[in-house]
Amino acid sequence: MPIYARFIDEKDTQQKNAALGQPAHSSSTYSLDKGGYVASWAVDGKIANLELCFISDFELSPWIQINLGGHYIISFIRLYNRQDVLEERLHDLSLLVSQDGYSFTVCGFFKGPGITKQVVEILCEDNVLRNIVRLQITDGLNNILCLCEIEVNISL
Ligand SMILES: [Ca+2]
Repeated sequence: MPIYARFIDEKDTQQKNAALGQPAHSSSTYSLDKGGYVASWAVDGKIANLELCFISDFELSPWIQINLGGHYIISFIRLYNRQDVLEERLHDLSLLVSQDGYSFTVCGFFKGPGITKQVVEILCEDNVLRNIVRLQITDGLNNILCLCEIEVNISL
């Protein structure tokens, strides 16, 4: 199965973002600043600074997932890395999709490490109707997942 990531392509920006404002939850939330950096901040449509980003706690394999509220063929996802420092924390990121929230299929991968303000697109090699998208760091020992925004582009 070919899996790869690529940089933003302006011609794709007219596609529908099915993640915006949808329910999101995560394996954890950054514990040193209670009340902030919650999963919903990754789907609020705001990117400009760290106060608009989701951040997990330190974990082996932190994840965030979004319920799209309907079943769609997922074309690709677009991720916005953090805008300040520690950009290299974005690495070995698996894109998983599901129809039921229990059984997940890997449909894409970003090796990284990320760079500051990087916009990453990951193609979803799947072509099956899905309603849940999960992003999870799947390598390394002491990881923290920070994503300022996640867009899920679907085939219309
Ligand atoms: Ca955001």
